[in-house]
Amino acid sequence: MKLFIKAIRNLLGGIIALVDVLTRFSKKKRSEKEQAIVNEAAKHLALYQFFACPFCIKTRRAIYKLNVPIEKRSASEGSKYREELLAGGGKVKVPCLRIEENGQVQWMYESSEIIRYLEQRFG
Ligand SMILES: N[C@@H](CCC(=O)N[C@@H](CS)C(=O)NCC(=O)O)C(=O)O
Repeated sequence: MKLFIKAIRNLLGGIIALVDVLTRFSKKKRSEKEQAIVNEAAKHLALYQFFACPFCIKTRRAIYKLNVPIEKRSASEGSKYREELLAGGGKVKVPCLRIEENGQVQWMYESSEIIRYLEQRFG
């Protein structure tokens, strides 16, 4: 039964992910110089996520729209990023944004908080 629910959840997540890709907004446009600054800043960010999680899809959609090339790290079972997330952030919950700033690392959970942070910084 548990496996069946998991399969249905993954199927629905896959459909949502497909619809997401097909209906994406256009990306934010910047001058070459401005985009280079954003690209550099994005090197210090990483999104821990599951491909078919609706909260992750919502967050990836916002990232796409803001045109920030943030590395996506799959925290699926058995992955090294799952271990990293647990060790660094304290729990396996996605999405989680890893923010490295001035030698300090912050683990930001909650899709709404992540999107608000990214919009304030790159919007
Ligand atoms: N309120 C959270 C919900 C995140 C959430 O429930 N994520 C699920 C995946 S869709 C998760 O990480 N579940 C694992 C767990 O809770 O242990 C958000 O908006 O980010």
